[in-house]
Amino acid sequence: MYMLYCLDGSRATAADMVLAEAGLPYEKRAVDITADEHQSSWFLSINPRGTIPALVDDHGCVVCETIAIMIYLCDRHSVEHLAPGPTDPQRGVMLDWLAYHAAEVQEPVKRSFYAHRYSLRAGDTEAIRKRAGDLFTQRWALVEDHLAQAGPYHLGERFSLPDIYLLVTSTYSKDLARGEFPAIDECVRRTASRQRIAPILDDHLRGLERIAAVGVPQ
Ligand SMILES: N[C@@H](CCC(=O)N[C@@H](CS)C(=O)NCC(=O)O)C(=O)O
Repeated sequence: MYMLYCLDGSRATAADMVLAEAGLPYEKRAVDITADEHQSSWFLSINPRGTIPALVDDHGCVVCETIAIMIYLCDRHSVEHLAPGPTDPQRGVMLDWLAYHAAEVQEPVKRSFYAHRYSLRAGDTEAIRKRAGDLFTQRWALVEDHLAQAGPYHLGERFSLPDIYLLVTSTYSKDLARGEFPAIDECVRRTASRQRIAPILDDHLRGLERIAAVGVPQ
């Protein structure tokens, strides 16, 4: 049994979707980042980085980076319908896009959300958000180009982990992405309609609405 420390509306949803798609037994424990619970001593004793998600297994093994959780689960349980195995030639492309989503595409999302962390001057916040939107749009457009050429999924006809990451990031893209992204929309539509993913996405969207209404502590 796995324990996933997470919050609906956060990127932890990607880990939630992998656990569900893989059919693994798990429980969820909400860590409310809008109430600073991720900075509480009990949570920092699990993940000293003070971010969600965190995954703990029966042996006490703790994995905290979203894409590390996604890959770890697929490798440990040989979930080849989500991640090509180590000797599969498609693994390199899968890892490449997954890392790109986590390191580059998601980065301006967080920067926009936590714009106040990026300058000591309160008046800079709007300019930081604007620049984050520019960067997000450039990077989103590279994903669009790839999917338009090689889609409908990141690995062509084969569904895999980066499609799940893309779906979660797409829920933050409304205020950031400028332009039309039909190939992304198609990948998102297909991924969102998967039987085990659809109910998790509904919870995520409700969580996102709540987070947007309440905000995060400054
Ligand atoms: N590098 C981590 C970052 C995780 C992260 O930033 N999670 C956000 C929620 S989406 C969080 O915990 N935010 C709280 C904070 O940064 O204070 C990952 O990719 O999993």
